[in-house]
Amino acid sequence: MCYTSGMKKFPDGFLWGAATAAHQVEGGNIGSDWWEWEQTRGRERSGDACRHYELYERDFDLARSLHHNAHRLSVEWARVEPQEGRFSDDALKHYAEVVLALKDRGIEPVVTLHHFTNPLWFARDGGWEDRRAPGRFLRYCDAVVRILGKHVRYWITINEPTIYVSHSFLFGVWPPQARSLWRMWRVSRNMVRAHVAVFRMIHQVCRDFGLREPAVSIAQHMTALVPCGSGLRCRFASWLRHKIFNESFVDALVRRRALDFIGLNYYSRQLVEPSNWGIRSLLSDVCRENHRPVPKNSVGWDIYPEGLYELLLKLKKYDLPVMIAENGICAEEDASRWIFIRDHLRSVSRAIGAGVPVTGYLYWSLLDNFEWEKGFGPRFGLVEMNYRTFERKVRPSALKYAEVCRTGVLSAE
Ligand code: GCO
Repeated sequence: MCYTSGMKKFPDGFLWGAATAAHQVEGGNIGSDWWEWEQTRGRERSGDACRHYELYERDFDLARSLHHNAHRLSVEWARVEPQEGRFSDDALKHYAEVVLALKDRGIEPVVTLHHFTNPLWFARDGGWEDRRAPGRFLRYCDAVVRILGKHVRYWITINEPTIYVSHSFLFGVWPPQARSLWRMWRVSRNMVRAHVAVFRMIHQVCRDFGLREPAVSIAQHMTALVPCGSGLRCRFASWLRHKIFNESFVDALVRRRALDFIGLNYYSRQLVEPSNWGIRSLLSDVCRENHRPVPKNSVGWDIYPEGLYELLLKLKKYDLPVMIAENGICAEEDASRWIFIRDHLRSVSRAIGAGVPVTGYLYWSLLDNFEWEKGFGPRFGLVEMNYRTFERKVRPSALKYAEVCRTGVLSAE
């Protein structure tokens, strides 16, 4: 690592790029539980999204022109297995073409197998709560890995399991809108089992086919948990939340030796300030007084680049490579996007200097896209999307980031 005149040089072979997820960009994902849920919500629906299912080559041309050498995408289970046990050759062929389109452009694919959405048949027949869930997920992943395995080295089995289980089963904001600790616990347990089974399967398939060692992980969402005051309650609550929300899933997989690296999704800070010692308060209260103010993104999340450094240092104990699988900002104006990227890359560079083996950085997202229950309002993209004409327009921040991707160097200013 070079620090001369504030310039930061990243390691050779560092993966640079951006991330997307099928439901948020592809459009027409009619066989999924989210699609069905959107139709009844009275909120904005994903509809055609970015039409990425048909326009992916155009998008990958853009990624290449921006000097990305890696790209994270997700395979949509509902398309691949629209009915239980019946696999769609068309969908499998499509994803093989997608991955090859990346390879042709010199871009390393990072493939996610589950990014929040489920096939309708699965959701209706017990979903992730059912004890058959890990086996069902394994069967789908097996079909995908047998087709894509030759071309894909990096796999993310499940995106943000803790966000999925809490939003869908505890806070009741995503389908199936449950609010139950017990149901959340069952789903978490099934997701751990599912990941471990898929981790082993991918390694086995690679051995059977004589392919190079795969790198398999999850994408773990982590929030920087900063105590608002120096009192015991604030400090204890921050520690507890870190253990439960940031580390517990990773710990469960590390104990089972089922992670080749850690995929980290980082966006924001929580200023922790519980009003009492009750468990609800310890787990969710944040400061309401605007103590320690920081800038915010367009949906009100704190922007806190130091948090990425602090979390990366905490990951050192696992002794595993770390890939930043998502980090990004939604903003009304583009100027703050480059500042966000630059400041977070400084944190990554500091962490590398402190001995954390970070191997890549994937900005969320390549394109503006469908931000779940928030609809199309938040604009995360390096590339601006016109949802009427589907025209794509590269933002100035994308060009600044492209320079870092091209040179592997973050300049001082
Ligand atoms: C997540 C997902 C993405 C989001 C992104 C911005 O982290 O929730 O992986 O699907 O769109 O994080 O909120």
